[in-house]
Amino acid sequence: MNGTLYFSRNPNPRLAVAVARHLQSQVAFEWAAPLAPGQADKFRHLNPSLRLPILAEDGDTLWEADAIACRLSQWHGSDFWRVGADMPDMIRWISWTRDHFMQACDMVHFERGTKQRYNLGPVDQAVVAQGLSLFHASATVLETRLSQRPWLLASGLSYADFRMATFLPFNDVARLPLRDYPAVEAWHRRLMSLPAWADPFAGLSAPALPPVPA
Ligand SMILES: N[C@@H](CCC(=O)N[C@@H](CS)C(=O)NCC(=O)O)C(=O)O
Repeated sequence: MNGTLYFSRNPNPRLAVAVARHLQSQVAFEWAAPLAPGQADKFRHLNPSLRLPILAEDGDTLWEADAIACRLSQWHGSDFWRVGADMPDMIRWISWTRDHFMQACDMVHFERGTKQRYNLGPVDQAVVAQGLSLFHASATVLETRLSQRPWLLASGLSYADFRMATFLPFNDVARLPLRDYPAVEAWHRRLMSLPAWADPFAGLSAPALPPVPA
């Protein structure tokens, strides 16, 4: 297997690195910054959207964390990306979270985290309020599910758990009220007990994210 995974420490590339680490992939990890001044020309042919993660393999590239997780699972013959009877259930959660739980986390994290790290403007409190409202609605759905089982799928840990939790390792800056949802908080703690999820960048050369000013 020959491949290079271009990544940064931001949420979606973090997710892809965590998948690779969880699967003990031998892919080469390369830190990248396609949006940094002067870098676009180097990365446009790898991903015209200039976003990470990117998986380069045999002269071709794949972008989007979900597609990369699927490819890495294929590579390793793993059912982390389910292909059997559980696949529809896994896809359901991956699809749902984009418009619900992950969307809520992304909205709040972008205002309180990304915008502040990269000096993109003041926190828009109306967006934060909208994100928090969506967070409460979607966390209620998750709370019901995770009160009944440790992971989203009855068969155990899957990529759906990693995707759902994309933004939670950044909750030091997003400050989402996870504490209001005990089953969700316990699930987050279970994920954080997995080394690949807790510290996917261990041993990799990658500059720290710019700090969020206090
Ligand atoms: N839909 C894409 C989103 C990719 C994306 O937005 N990546 C952001 C980080 S979360 C990025 O490339 N930012 C520039 C950087 O990290 O250098 C995916 O799921 O992979």
